[in-house]
Amino acid sequence: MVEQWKHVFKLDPEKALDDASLEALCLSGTDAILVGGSSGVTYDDTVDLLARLRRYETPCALEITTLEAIVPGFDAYLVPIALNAGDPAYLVGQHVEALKRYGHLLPKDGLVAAEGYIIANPDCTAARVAGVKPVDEADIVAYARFADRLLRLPIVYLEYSGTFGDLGAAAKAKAALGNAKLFYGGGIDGGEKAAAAARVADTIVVGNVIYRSLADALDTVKAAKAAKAETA
Ligand code: 1GP
Repeated sequence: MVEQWKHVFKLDPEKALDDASLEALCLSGTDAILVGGSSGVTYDDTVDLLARLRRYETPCALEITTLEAIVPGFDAYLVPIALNAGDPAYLVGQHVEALKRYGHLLPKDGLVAAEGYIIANPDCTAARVAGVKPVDEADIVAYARFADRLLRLPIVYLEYSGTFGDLGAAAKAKAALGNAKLFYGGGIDGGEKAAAAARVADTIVVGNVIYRSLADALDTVKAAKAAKAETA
């Protein structure tokens, strides 16, 4: 499933979103709704959002960022591993704690996938939480290779959350990958940036603009799909 995604919307359970907006996002033609946030995500907010999303057929995946908000019933679970985290808890520590508690529930088939995160915007919340080391283009390519070739992770996620990133570095990371898919997220605020990012990454992730301008958010779907069709 994840391998086919070209465009996804990322919804933060903590942020308010009215029913009409949620419906428009679910019916937009996006490939999936990814639920997750870098801080303040609660079990109750996540359950509520999943219940509302379940009125639509759009696949829903949970990005697990806190042990307290692991909610059953999603189509897939994505587990971030912050490759450039300064705090080792975000590299492996929290994951081991989660597996101690919930390891017996881990399905054996393809519902769970690890994402090798390269957090490239040092000012975003995830960067502060994980205490990331700054990265340049050479670091990004090396982390991408590490995730793909050594760890054999299915997803490398180049995260610029809140700011539009360096697509040159993204292109080099993409070229370095073998089997892993490249997710790009950060600062996509309309069709133009969606198209540019979609020409480089396998999957683009659109987050914050949803809460600022729904129309601009919706524009990203068609733009990304059209750009992908051009490059196919
Ligand atoms: C955040 O990568 C996503 O985790 C999307 O970023 O919120 O900047 O769109 P934006």
